[in-house]
Amino acid sequence: MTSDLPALISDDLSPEGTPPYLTWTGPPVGTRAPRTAPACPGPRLDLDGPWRFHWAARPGEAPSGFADPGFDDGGWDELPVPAHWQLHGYGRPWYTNIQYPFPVDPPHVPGDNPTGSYRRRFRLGADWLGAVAAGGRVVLRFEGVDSTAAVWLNGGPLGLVVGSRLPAEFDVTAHVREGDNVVAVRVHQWSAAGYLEDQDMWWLSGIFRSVALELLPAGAPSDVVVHADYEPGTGHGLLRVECDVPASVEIAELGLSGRTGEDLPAGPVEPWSAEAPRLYEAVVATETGRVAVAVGFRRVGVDGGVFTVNGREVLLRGVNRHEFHPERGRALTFQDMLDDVLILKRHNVNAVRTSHYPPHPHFLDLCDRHGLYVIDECDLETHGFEAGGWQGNPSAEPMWRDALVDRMRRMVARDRDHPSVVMWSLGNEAGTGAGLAAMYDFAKRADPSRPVHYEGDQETRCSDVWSQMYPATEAVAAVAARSEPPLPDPAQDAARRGKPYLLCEYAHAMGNGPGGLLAYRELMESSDRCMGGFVWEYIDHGLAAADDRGRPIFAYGGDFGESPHDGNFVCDGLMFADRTPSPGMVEYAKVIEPVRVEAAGPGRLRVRNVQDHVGLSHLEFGWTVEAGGVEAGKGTLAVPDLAPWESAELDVPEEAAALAGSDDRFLTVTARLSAATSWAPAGHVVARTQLPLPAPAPAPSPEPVPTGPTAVTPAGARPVREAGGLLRLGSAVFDLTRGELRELAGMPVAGPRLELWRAPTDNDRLGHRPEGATTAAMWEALGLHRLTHRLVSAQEEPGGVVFTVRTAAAGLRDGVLTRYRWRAAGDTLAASISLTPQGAWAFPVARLGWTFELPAALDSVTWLGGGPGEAYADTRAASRFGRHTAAVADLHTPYARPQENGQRLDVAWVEPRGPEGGIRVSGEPRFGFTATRFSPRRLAGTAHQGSLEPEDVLYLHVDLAQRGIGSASCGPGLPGRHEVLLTPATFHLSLSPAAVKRGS
Ligand code: IPT
Repeated sequence: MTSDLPALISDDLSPEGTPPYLTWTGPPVGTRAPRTAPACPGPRLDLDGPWRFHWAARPGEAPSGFADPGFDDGGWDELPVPAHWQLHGYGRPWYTNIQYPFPVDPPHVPGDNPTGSYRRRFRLGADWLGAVAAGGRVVLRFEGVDSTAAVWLNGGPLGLVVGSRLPAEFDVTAHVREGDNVVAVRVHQWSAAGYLEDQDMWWLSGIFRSVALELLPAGAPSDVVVHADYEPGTGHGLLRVECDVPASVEIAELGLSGRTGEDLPAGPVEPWSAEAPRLYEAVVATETGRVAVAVGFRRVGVDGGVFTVNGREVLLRGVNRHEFHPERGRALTFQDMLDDVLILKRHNVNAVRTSHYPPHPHFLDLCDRHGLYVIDECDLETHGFEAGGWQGNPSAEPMWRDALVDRMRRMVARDRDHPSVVMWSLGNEAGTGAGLAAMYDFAKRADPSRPVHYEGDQETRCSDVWSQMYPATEAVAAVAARSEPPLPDPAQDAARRGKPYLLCEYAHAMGNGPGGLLAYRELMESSDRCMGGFVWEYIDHGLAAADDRGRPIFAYGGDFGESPHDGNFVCDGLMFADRTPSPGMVEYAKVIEPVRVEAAGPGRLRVRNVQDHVGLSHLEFGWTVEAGGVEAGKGTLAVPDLAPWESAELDVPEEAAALAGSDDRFLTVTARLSAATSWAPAGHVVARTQLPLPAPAPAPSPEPVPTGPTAVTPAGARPVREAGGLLRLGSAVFDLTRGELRELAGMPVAGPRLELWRAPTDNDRLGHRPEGATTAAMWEALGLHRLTHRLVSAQEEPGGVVFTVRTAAAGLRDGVLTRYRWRAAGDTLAASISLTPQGAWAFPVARLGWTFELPAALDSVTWLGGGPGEAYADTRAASRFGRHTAAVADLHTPYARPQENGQRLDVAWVEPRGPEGGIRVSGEPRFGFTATRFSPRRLAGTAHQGSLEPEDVLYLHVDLAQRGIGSASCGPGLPGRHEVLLTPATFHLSLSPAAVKRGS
């Protein structure tokens, strides 16, 4: 291709011109063979920082002659490198998931093709030119440019960068000069390459990863390929280093030395795994230079259909990770990458799929060092062809084949020295075709040591594992039991049956969720065929922006006026965009905790090490006993150093057992790091389990209990009628026209009012049901969001009053009859509530509960029940029983698009309080509560979290039941057991005023 260079990258364009290279479907042009990432023996000149920058709406409007060193860029702006220009005021971000943001007309791209021209001056000293004179070479390296770029140095054309998330290197030895040099880069937002880069993310352009000039001295090692094998049987390592020049190799710590190209037995070594990421430093040296490489001895394999690391079966507890920062987009800093790795390690995650492109190479250094298994995925997705039946799919069209293989070649070349990389992935959602098969073949030839992953081909012709996304638990159960439906081709079926099974994506974490993680964990652990899975996804891609009133929001698709777009489907992470963990992350950390504690009969515990490689000696265990949510005792727990997947039974410590007692006694066992690791300080909690004491109690009965401790005898206060349609009962005042409370002990209290709706979660809103509609649409059809209440009767009784209220939606016949039987005694007011559906009510409702409106001054809540975080029927693993206190503002979970949030489960009583006192609400059976300044209607009607304005009221929802969460926005429907059907129910409620100090 080199001979075509000048024509291909000419910047001499007619005003209407589209440079022909924008429709180039091959590999980059003019670049040198890719090198393995870390090996640079000479000095580096970092070219990051401010560059001169010019933005044009179309290529023809970009300044011509700009590559000329003498060009006057005095009137240009400055743009930092690395960065995306859309996040610095040029053009606009554009979000699409599957659909392309341009016509599917390969390889052509729109004429309106935003074009960035970049210039940067740098000086080279005599030392660089001296090294060149002595035979050294100078390389200009780009780590990532989106989407395509043409590059010049000192006016001389170098070539084209193609492949946004892959490195490109130019040999610029013949172009550099002493003193001033000028590098000029023209970047286009759209190019043929975009057809290969249709990932579900923002389209963001520019030089978004680092640029550097590297000096490779003559005769120095500059491309180092490390093979560091580990033999599980003997525990010995074997090292072989290949290099572009013959060199010596040494690992001083092991007393190992030899030559490149030779097998070097390393003797006994500590192997590398995510749990024990042992690295050794190897030095590769010639007389003119040396490079140091971090070496991890390890062996990855598929043995008898089981995925193994160092001969042991491994379970991947992973996340899909896009590179994202709300201000920087995919231009992450080293600190951002370190933050991600530490967050993942501290949440018990052991694996990352780099969805759907190779990450910044520094991220892999961090995974090596701190211990994460990586599926390194190639920069390839052609999902937008699916809607057209995959017609013209680049994966299958010969003209794209070289480009596909080139992408694989560059990823493997860059990343093959990383022990953390345990598998290559061809890409994501790219259909099937010969191009993918060629990528697979290339990877197997270039690096036989790693299995290859690809999900798009369910026959697994070009994948060493069988990978699926978003299957229902029933389907996973069939695979775990080896009873999945066979493939039509028996040979292919047999081949697939011999491969480990991976969930490359599951548990879609969009908005409130994901639910149901525990069920997947159990299935994955039930069969050695299952090698684990990756939750979709790590982080919300909400961009920092402002709403129309200037309030800060995390923007999603459509917020920049782009069309088409896919809305908030881009906010589906376990982490919020600002890198605070969502409740989903807390839940996931609990579900995948590395050591598990269970009850093993009265007075006995079972402790299980569910790690794959290490024991428990790095952990220390402690216990506490809580009585009614208050700590009653604590101590340490002696746990033997169990081997991976081994378990042991222990007695509950005597001191703890002695504290066993009546209701609400719990034993909490906590496992902490006994010493600091590279990723967390000593004392960091890796696992925590709460068990009823002394014996495991049955889960709280879903059946309402007819009487309970909160029932009040009828010998209470006498009702007294007051002016204005009011009725006084003890310290309570009722509104006789509504059949509701108006006041309690002088505090305004409105309610309880039956509530069957919630602000739809993303899963409620997007998950289609067998009926065809989404859950949220069915609720709307039932009028759940606009229920009205009519007082049917108000009846005074000795010692109380009984209201019967009918609840129904306008235009609809079905309703609910609720009877409230109120009694007062002293300051306590109690109600027996019974509910009778009238009509069919075949469709599940959102919740079955009651809402109170309380003064907004009640700004803090104490409760006895599950906490501290939010929990729903299928997201409750991390919830612990206790006495918790939180500010009302902190009970709210800030999902990017407002929706149902903040419930706490298994609550015996809840007490909202303000400076003037508060109110305690107790219930029987135990209930879920939500205390919030936002009504469901307000949550549902507000597009962005930052635009939510609190109402002048505190809503207290007290729910007998609420729908679970699931993952239906991209996945199976919610299991029926987590739906709420409207059936006759009873509930006992008691209310009493709370003093200012009470409960604190
Ligand atoms: C799947 C994609 O692989 C992923 O990139 C993301 O879009 C995810 O869905 C949803 O957020 S593809 C889906 C159609 C199964």
